Amino acid sequence: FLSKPATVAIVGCPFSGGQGKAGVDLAPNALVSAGLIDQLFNLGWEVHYESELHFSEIPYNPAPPHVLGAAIHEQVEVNVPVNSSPQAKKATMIQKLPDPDIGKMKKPRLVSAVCEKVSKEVGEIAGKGWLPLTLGGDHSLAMGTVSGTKSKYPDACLIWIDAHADINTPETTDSGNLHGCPVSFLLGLTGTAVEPFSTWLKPCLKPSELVYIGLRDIDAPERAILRENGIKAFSMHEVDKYGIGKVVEMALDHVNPKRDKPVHLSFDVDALDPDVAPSTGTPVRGGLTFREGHYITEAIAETGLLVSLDIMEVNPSLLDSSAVSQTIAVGCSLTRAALGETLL
Ligand code: 5AB
Ligand code: MN
Ligand code: MN
Ligand code: MN
Repeated sequence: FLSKPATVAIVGCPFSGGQGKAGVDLAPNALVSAGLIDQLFNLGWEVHYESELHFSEIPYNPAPPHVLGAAIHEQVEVNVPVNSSPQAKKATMIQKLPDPDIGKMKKPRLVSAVCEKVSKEVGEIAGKGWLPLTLGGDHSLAMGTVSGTKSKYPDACLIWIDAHADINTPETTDSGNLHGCPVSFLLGLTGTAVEPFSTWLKPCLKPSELVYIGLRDIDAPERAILRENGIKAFSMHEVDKYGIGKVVEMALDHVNPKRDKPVHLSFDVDALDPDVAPSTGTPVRGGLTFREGHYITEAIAETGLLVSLDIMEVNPSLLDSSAVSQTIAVGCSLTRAALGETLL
C-alpha cells in the first residue's frame, strides 16, 4: 500500500517553448509569490523549494522566432556568481545555438532538453518518496513530469485534465507546438521515435493507463488517435450528462479499478472555463466550473493515491491584472485541494 508522501517538493518550470505565447514562464514565480508554499505548509506538508529550475545553461535560444535571427550569435551569461572576475565570467558564457524546426516541430531541441532536465528532477524527488509538484510553464513539460514519475512508479496511471487532448504526433500536429503533443510521446505513438526526444524519452505509458476529463477542443487526427488506441476520455459532454461526481468515479474505475495504483494528475488550467481561469494561452469556452475543477482535485486527494501533480498553462501576462490574479488564485486553490485541503 502507498503511504501518502508527507513532503512536497515544488519544481518551478519557467518555460514557454512548447507554444508561441510569452509569459507562461512567469507562472511558477507568480504562484509561489501568491503564497503557495505557506498554504501547503499550513495543510501539514513539509515543503521543499529553493528556486525555480533554470534552463539558461541549455544551449538553445529560447527567444521567439521573430527575434531568433537577431539573437542566434548572442552570448548568454549563465549562473555567474555576483563577484566573479571577468575571466571567470567569460568561462561561464555559453553560445546559444539556433533551434530550427524538425519537420513540423517547433523548438524541438530546446523542448527536449528542458523536458529531460524536468524528468530527472521529478524522478529524483519521487525517488525520495516525496511528491513532486510541477508548476508550468506550458504543457510540453509533461513529457518530463510523467516520465519522471513513471521512473519511480512504473504502474502509475495518468489523469489528464484539459480542454485539449495534447496527443498530436510530430506528423499530425498542425501548429507544430509541442505543448499539443506530450501524450503521444509518452505513449510512444507512431512518429514519436524521433530525435532529439528519442535519445532520452522512452515510451512509458499504456493507453489503458490514461484517462482524460474536460475535453472540448480536439483536432481531427487526435480524435482518430484516441479511437484507434481505445483511450478513455470524458469530454464536457459527459460532464454535463453524468455530472462531475460520476465522471471522476468512472475515470478512476477505468485507470484504477482497485484503487491501488499511484496517480499522476496533470492539470491544464484551460480545462476550466475561461470565466474561471481566463489567463491561459489557449482558452476554450464551455469548460469546467470552479467547483467541477476543484471536485476533481478533491476526489483524487481522497483516494490517497496521488504521487505527482502538474499545474500547467497559467499565463500571468495575458489579460488584465484582475484576470491574472483570479487565475493564479485558482492555480493555488486547485493545488491545495489536490493536496488534501478538504480532507483536513
Ligand atoms: B495545451 C492544438 N491541439 O496541437 C495544437 O494547452 C492545441 O497544452 C494544443 O492543452 C493545446 O496546437 C495544448 C490546436
Ligand atoms: Mn489545454
Ligand atoms: Mn494541455
Ligand atoms: Mn493551453
